[in-house]
Amino acid sequence: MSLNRSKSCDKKIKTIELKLLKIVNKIESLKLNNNYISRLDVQTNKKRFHFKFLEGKSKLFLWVSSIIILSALLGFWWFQLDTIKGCLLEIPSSSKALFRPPEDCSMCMGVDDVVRLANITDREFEEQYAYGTVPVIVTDATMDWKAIDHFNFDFFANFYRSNKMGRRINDCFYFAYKSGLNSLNEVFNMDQRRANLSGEPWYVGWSTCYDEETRKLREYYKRPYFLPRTSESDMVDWIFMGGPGQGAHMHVDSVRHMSWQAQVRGRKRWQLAPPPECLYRCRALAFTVLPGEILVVDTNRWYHMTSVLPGDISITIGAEYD
Ligand SMILES: O=C(O)CCC(=O)C(=O)O
Repeated sequence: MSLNRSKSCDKKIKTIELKLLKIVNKIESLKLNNNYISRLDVQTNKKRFHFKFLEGKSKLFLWVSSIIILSALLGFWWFQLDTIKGCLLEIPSSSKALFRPPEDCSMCMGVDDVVRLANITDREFEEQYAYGTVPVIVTDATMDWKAIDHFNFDFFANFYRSNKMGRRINDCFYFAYKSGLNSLNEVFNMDQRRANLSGEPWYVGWSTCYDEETRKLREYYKRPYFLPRTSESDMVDWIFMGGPGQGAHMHVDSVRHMSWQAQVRGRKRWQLAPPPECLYRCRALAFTVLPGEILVVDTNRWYHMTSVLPGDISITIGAEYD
């Protein structure tokens, strides 16, 4: 048995020798130099991975792409660092709610309804409500405001179409909601039927942001008498305007301070919801703000949505106070 095996081995070796000899003869006939032969790949049964792409132009391509990828990674890392250090980029306010710290539910526990009051001193208001989380409606703070008689769609259309304001019409904060009106320019150029609330419904909001604009509008309303004497307001006011059935979707704000909002015309329904982490410990609230009333609510902490009630156009004016 072992004799047979060694015979068959000898035979195989002989065949291999013959094959090798043939190869050597072939190489010699090709007149290849030794240097070239020594660089030939050794064949094995396993497939070898050839780093062909590391040669010539491909090598250059690899280097360039590595440098680009590395620079992109370094750039991203630097950007992150700088954002953390210096707030290079503000997170859009719409996404800020996702990153807000969890609320202490004592802000809403036991708050069952809005508080309606009148004839309150600034000191009482400051002590009890100005910086608290109980929503308050003050019913007697707009009695001597010219806005109550003057503010309507045409007033704002004339105000913003006038040469002075017209040039700056698209520069400031503007919320289109579902109106499809993409700028104040579009709002004040909509057809008369729609403006009169007989066409497609609409609701929009915007802020003033030019001192001259704010100053001119403030000729029609005053700083609410009940605000703490030491509190200040920026030269930015907010206006929301639109027809029945329309309003702002449920959201929470990320503004700097507390704010008030005066219902100059129309009636608006507010729905407040506690922050999601307090849903089982606090109640949702709903109330209506009537013409001439001023609502004070911490919109940074209460989620809120609004809906204009049937009847007149709703126009509100408001501002933050510190
Ligand atoms: O008055 C409205 O309809 C919306 C107000 C609002 O969402 C806000 O002040 O954050």
